[in-house]
Amino acid sequence: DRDLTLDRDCTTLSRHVLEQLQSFSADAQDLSAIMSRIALAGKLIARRLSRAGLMEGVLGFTGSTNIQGESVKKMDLYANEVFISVFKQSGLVCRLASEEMDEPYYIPENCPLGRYTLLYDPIDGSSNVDININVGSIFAIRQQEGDDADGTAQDLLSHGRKQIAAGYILYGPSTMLVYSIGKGVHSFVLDPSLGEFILADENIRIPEHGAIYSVNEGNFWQWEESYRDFIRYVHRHEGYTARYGGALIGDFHRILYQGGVFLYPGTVKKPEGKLRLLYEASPLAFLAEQAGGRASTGTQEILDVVPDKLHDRVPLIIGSTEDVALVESFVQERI
Ligand code: AHM
Ligand code: MG
Repeated sequence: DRDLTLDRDCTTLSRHVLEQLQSFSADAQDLSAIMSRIALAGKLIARRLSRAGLMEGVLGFTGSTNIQGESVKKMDLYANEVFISVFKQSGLVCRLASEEMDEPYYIPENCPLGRYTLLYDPIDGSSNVDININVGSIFAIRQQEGDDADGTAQDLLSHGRKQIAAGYILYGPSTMLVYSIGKGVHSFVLDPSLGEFILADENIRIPEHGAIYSVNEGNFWQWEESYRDFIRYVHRHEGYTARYGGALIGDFHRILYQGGVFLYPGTVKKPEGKLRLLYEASPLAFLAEQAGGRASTGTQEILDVVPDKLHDRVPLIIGSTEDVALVESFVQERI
């Protein structure tokens, strides 16, 4: 049982970010500080999740619904607050926008000096919390543009190429943080005894093709015919295998390492699907591209999509280049 931490020169997340930026410029320091705060949020959430069955007030619903009409879980609320707390007094992040808040939240003491916005989904796949299986947090960082004096956050209604960093924290058997600042995708494992995220894999590359297709096939009859064509295709060809965990981060993480495709298409009634662009699809699209994969709506790169509203949804096809192209070929055949 060799200690791999030593083999990896004890590379912690904050050191890694600084090395990636190869500078001690103000921007580099900012980004490194922001990543450390995100890591702290991850540790706090992981700690609470790991004791979920032992503490009161962790599992179950709050009784209220969010802007998207979904029932809010206690863990959603807790995790949403955690991200706000870790950025208070950091001076860096002025504005936070999350799945759990109707409008962006401005941290009074950080505005207007803070130049960054954090977009996040505090607990993605939260239906998994009550049954003790994996969930995740998703994040993206953008530069705050314009003065946003009226608080309308119009600058956030722009494409995903404006993200300067993105990533997720996966709460699984171990807690992992995966991030990119536009220089490849790197993963870290939380060592709970050290309280540090230690480098696991640098410059992860998504295989060009993988056997896995990950989709909620229960929606088959609600999809456009093109998606049914794709499913019929994988059913009739050897070499495909289904995996679906009901939590995007776990499903995406598997594909990042092993290749394949995750999809959440729109239905005939809801053509835009379920997943949100700004804090679910776009951050993962940023990672996918950085790892040599792709993310598409079927007709457009996810990173090129400009939302009309903060909580806009988008159909998502993400993973290996070949497998994303295969799904797209069925979509485009039917246009
Ligand atoms: P949430 O952010 O409200 O948890 O919803 C997003 C989740 C994703 O993690 C997952 O991929 C998807 O919803 C699963 O949806 P479904 O149960 O319809 O398959
Ligand atoms: Mg979500």
